Amino acid sequence: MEQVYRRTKGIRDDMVAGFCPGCMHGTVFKLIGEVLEELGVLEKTVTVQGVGCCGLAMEYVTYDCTTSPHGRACAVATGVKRSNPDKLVYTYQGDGDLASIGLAETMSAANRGENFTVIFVNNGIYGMTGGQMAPTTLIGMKATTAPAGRDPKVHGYPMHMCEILNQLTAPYYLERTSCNTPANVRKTKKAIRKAFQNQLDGKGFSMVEIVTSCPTNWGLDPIASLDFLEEKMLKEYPLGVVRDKDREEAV
Ligand SMILES: Cc1ncc(C[n+]2csc(CCOP(=O)(O)OP(=O)(O)O)c2C)c(N)n1
Repeated sequence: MEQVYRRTKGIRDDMVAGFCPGCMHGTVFKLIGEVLEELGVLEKTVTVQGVGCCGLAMEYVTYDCTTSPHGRACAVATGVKRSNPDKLVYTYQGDGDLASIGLAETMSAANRGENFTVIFVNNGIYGMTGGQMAPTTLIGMKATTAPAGRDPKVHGYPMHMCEILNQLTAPYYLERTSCNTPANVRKTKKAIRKAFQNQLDGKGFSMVEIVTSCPTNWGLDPIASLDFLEEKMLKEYPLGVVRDKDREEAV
């Protein structure tokens, strides 16, 4: 039987998303879909999904979608974009995917200034596999692989991917946002729009890091997770533009 679903905003409306209560992946996907629709590029969009809860949306989007081995989204997106320069290509990756197993691919793509967009969802933990420590896990934060909390002497320090990529010459735009308040949701949408527009204008590599919550693996309810995000996560990962070559060129 032919599958029929609405194609507005790039999200299927005939199924319920499997994200946990309080998870922000759904919010981010809705924003991405809204921006793609507003830019009129839904039909030419290709997303490369990371592995993890971040990759669940491959079931929900109505535009072209592929996945990649864990961490390799930026390598796959490089091939997709170079062979289809007319497409709008974005990766969607969690912190385990982008900053741990895929660190080399992320840094290499950023260093080459690849003309695609990275949406990096930083929830401070490996979500899908049950809460293992990620490079972004906060000091003292408990994880299944750090039951007493992250100890920098044993596990190193939280990694700040926007700031790390800001050491490279090529990246065009790096911004960190969150979805913890309505105002921040709006700012996230604005950042996603800018990152996609940069790609359409051929400006090169853009990344939007979105600090989100993972109530299930943080062991908190959704409301308490918002407090933790505000009080702890945003202290370690301050919001704002880290690099915008548009601004540099304007000076
Ligand atoms: C090569 C490889 N190693 C490990 C896994 C198992 N694995 C699947 S999802 C995942 C964690 C993903 O965490 P993250 O990237 O932070 O995304 P989230 O689930 O939090 O959205 C891991 C380790 C895998 N699929 N492939």
